[in-house]
Amino acid sequence: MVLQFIKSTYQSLKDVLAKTRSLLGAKLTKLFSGKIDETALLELEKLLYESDLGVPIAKLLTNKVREHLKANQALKPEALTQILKDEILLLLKTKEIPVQASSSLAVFLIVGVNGNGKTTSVAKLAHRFQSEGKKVLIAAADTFRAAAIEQLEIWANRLKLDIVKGKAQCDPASVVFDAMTAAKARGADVAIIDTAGRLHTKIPLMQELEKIRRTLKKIAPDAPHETLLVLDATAGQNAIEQAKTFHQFTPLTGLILTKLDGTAKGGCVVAIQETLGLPVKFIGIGEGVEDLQVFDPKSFVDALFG
Ligand SMILES: Nc1nc2c(ncn2[C@@H]2O[C@H](COP(=O)(O)OP(=O)(O)OP(=O)(O)O)[C@@H](O)[C@H]2O)c(=O)[nH]1
Ligand SMILES: [Mg+2]
Repeated sequence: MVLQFIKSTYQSLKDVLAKTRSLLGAKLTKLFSGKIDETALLELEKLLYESDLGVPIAKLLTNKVREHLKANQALKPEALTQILKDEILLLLKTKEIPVQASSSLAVFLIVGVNGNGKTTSVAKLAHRFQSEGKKVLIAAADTFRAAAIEQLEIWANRLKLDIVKGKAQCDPASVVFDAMTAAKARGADVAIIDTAGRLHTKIPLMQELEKIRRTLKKIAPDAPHETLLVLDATAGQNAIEQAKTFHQFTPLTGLILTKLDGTAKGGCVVAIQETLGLPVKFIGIGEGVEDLQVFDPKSFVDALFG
């Protein structure tokens, strides 16, 4: 059963990253099969860069291959690819921190800029914990638009989830207060808080997040256990800027990288994690409620290279 799950996780990731692989896997094998001189190494750096691994990581990986070749000219294509895989895995592993969901009431605060996939990720996460037998409560603390509350309500009805909501335009901190009080009173295992999309450059909106955090702490001093920034994998460099500013205003514990199914550049996971020093905890690979996976570096690297 577990093996089957691991297999299907690997398979679906592999399918999602198929676009990247067609860029990376096949081209690497071709490149490594020829004569590997400085021109080929430059080509390697370019290929890695094109997979959105970013300049520093593309350089670092190319240098590793260069070093290995200096020691042994006769390295086979598979061995060279394995060197790249091992290095990427090492980078990802050093940042790996498991999801903190073991507290008696684990509180997840979900933040990010507009349209990144916050509300969908709240539903996916709720579904995930629910399938583990946990009692989940979700909070509609995006009071900015009435439609945002309705969107979460639709998910709550579909998944039969307990939801706490306020009126449109009310203070999101007041919804959070009510939700936390309800979560405690009803013995919830997990509370997941949806927040409004906010541009990281709008200071008052960022300060609002700090108020939400303070309110959470009034009811559960150790909350939030996870503050997850939702990033759109297709946003590239801009995602890194967003994360830096959010992290300044409200300490993040990790990232949810969504829309990985919509990009040909799966390598951005490595660049984002490396640049920000923040672990990618979940990845979104579609619009469905099942399309959220705990980020597993090994499956990810295997899928990236095929
Ligand atoms: N392909 C794909 N689409 C996704 C994924 N996650 C979310 N979406 C879609 O992205 C769009 C925006 O998702 P929302 O969850 O509403 O985003 P949001 O961050 O809550 O948006 P605001 O509340 O307006 O800031 C929706 O059409 C989702 O179905 C994903 O992993 N893959
Ligand atoms: Mg939303």
